[in-house]
Amino acid sequence: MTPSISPAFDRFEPTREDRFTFGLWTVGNPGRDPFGEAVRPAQSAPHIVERLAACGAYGVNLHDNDLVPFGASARERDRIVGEFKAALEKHHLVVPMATVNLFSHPIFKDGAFTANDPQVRAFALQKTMQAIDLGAELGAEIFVLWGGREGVEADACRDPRVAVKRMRSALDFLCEYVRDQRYRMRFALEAKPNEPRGDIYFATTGHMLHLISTLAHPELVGVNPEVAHETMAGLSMAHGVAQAMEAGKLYHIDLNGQKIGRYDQDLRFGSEDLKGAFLLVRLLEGTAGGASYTGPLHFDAHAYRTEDEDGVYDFAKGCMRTYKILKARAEGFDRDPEVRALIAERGDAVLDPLLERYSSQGARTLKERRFEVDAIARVGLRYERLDQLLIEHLMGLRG
Ligand code: GLT
Ligand code: MN
Ligand code: MN
Repeated sequence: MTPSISPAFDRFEPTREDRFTFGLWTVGNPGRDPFGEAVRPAQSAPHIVERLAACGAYGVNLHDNDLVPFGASARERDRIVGEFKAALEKHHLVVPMATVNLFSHPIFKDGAFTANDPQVRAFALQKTMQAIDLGAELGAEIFVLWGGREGVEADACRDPRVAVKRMRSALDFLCEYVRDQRYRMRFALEAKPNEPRGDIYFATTGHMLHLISTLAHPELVGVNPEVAHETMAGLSMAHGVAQAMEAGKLYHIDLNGQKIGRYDQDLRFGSEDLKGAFLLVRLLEGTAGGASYTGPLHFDAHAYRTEDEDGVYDFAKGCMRTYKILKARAEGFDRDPEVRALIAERGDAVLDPLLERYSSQGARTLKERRFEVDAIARVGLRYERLDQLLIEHLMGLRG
């Protein structure tokens, strides 16, 4: 008889070294949705810190108003922040990322940095600077900007090119602020195609990457891709993340699960599209070679509405365990001699110098080269076998 392994004591148990983080707004989500009320009581921030630490998390992230209520007095703010810092210290949790809520208050109904009213744009900058100060005080080195309300239903309300310019000027302003304050902080832009707006500007990680290249301080700005958001756009998360990594722009990541064609589900990591999750972890961990991602692994996900508080921490454990299991599976896959042979067979073992670097002479030579077009086209690539091996590793049959 196989002895049953208690999930609490196997090698997939999360530890601080794994760099897993959660937002106060994620595990603290009381389950309210557009159709129903909260199903769980609110948890205080120090309580969340204690429970996350007990689960093996490394850090906790927050929006300004997850911790300090909108409109709180300076005294109130300092008291709340003090209690939070004491809990962090007691439970050895860090705050690697902070962000700003530019979507809940009605003032942001037409957007924040892209709103038509200049007073709204100015208030958004003021609120963001205060949230940056809070993040810096808590030790955060990454500041996420998710423009949930930066979009439209009535597209005629502004020229979308004006929205691009306004977003650029807000980012340039904020980069100067961070430099001026001498904060050790970089921004990570998070894209989403729609929801809560009909259409949100800069709909994907790819849009964000281009915007960054037009900024005054592109070195201070990277991306924060989210599985759910890229999937909502019908795109491959792994490809968006790969492009960001290749550009040195993957500053942060939002891991969760999502079915294609749905609203933003923010499900437990790996609970949907397990193959996509496997390929993402394989990429982040560099098990196939290439540089790995070394930043925090943040789960921007929510427990099902069916759960009570203990169920929320089952959910949190589930996110982390699935990540570690997928990492072990990816390592096994990339160690498998049959996999390696199949990949090597198709890889460019012999480099063609003509493709490496352009020269006029090389271009002339290449134009004259004769190709055995039909013979090349006839070769079967055996990707079916390769993909089946991936599935078998994923299902635990190999490795
Ligand atoms: C909000 C959103 C997330 C963002 C958060 C950061 S808030 O919950 O759905 O995707 O990452 O502002
Ligand atoms: Mn989401
Ligand atoms: Mn997110």
